[in-house]
Amino acid sequence: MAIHYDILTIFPEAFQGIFSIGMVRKAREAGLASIAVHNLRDYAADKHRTTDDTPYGGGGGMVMKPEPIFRAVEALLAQPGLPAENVPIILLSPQGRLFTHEVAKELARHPRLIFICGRYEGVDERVRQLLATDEISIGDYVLSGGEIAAMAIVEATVRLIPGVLGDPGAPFEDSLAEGLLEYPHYTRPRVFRGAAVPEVLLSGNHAEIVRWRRQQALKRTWERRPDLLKKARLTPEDWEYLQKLERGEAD
Ligand code: 9D3
Repeated sequence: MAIHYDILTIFPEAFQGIFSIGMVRKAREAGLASIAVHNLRDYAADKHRTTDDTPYGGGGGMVMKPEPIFRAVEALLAQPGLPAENVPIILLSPQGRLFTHEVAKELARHPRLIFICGRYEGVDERVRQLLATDEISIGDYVLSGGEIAAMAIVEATVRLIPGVLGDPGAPFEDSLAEGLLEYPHYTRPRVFRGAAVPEVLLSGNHAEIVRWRRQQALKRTWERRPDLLKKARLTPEDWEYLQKLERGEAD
């Protein structure tokens, strides 16, 4: 099922590059994704096309006015030929719930998604109160606005649309789905600046290679993201290997 994305921003030009390459481009060309980037200034009512104003109560900085955002969303939902019911209206903000693979899966089930990209100090609270149905952050660091977050969410969801991925059983997707970090990858040359490709990968023994890669993924996750192991789907053999790591008996 295809997804239509609507993005509301005062910087529409920022999206052209990212949406013209890779998986997003492929999905669009295949008709599995369509993306409409809308300039919020087009929905401003005054001749200067104002989208921001000073905050009540003072304090400096600027706040995004509610009217252009409401007008834009209402105009989009009135467009014929696109879903208008149960459409998530997602405010991108540092105060939102954290974006994860689980959230990406949840969003990718919808045929249409509307994103509101804030700038400046943020958006007028009435947008949150009366218009947005969801609020998402992509992590605990300060960005200058919601544009990069919208790009990240489009990229992460587009690849979950059935038919977009070349091979849905590709190792990388498997690994992510299972909640483990990736095993190390190598290509030619066999020795590069003194660092050799692990012998097992040249052995031709497929079963051994599968086992080695699984163990490397487990080791990496154990070393770098032990938090992920709690949720990962692990086999008895995985647990045995992890116990060896804990005891310092494996490498
Ligand atoms: C300098 C103002 N900040 C005070 C500590 C608050 C603030 C307001 C607006 C911080 C960032 C922003 C703009 N950021 C976003 O709109 C944003 C965002 C982010 O900053 N981090 C992670 N995810 C997101 S989604 C949208």
